[in-house]
Amino acid sequence: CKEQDLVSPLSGAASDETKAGENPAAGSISQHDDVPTLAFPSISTAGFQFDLEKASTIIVDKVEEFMDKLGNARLVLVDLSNRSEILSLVRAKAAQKNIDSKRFFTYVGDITRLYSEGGLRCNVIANATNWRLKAGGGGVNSAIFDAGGPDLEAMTKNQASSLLPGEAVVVPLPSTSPLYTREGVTHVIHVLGPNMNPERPNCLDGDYIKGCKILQDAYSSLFEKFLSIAN
Ligand code: AR6
Repeated sequence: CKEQDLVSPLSGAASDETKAGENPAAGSISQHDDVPTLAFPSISTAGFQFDLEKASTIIVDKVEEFMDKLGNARLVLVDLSNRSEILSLVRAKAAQKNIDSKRFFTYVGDITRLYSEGGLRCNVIANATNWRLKAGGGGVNSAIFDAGGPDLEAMTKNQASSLLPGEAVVVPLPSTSPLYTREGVTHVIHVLGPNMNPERPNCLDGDYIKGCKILQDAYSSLFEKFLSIAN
């Protein structure tokens, strides 16, 4: 794989065709090893059933808003499948706005295995969590708590016992956590997004005025907290 595959996926078809196992090798991105990088999932768009069009617009608008504050840091939107609709929508909207594809790009892979499986160094990863900050429940929350091990659960409890929709909390990982040793992740930022799923707590019953505001707040909190660690 070429460097190009990684740094310019917003404009090319390469990342559309990139499968999880075919992401760039570690050697090709070694120059980025020290660049503060936040990998984040699309908050609220699976278990919480938030509309993908609206979510993709919010993601790109928020990324654009934070571009000037990033310095040399990078933001990476991650999803599991190369057929991810949210990644396609975001790539298209980011390309329309000419967002710098070295500072923001999409990536196909498991957010808990970005370095070990794809060679992508991300010192911070975000989690789309639940209001109790509990492990389990499926989705990226289960994957991150499983990968973080008991250390992540203990450190999370130290930081907060609950979150309101739109809030985020930073959890430093001890060097004994597998996410730290295997992936080089030093912090997890838990984020609570708006819930549109009637079977989950605090459902907004289709109120997208409130929902969009909460999702905007969630990304603002996430990016601000990442920058406070990065700088
Ligand atoms: N790596 C990368 N992306 C992932 C992974 C992974 N391992 N797993 C899922 N995604 P979701 P939500 C993507 O449902 O909608 C939980 O039970 C997924 O394809 O994890 O905010 C929590 O406890 C989607 O694009 O989060 C909450 O109760 C994105 O991550 C609730 O679900 C978010 O999907 C949160 O629901």
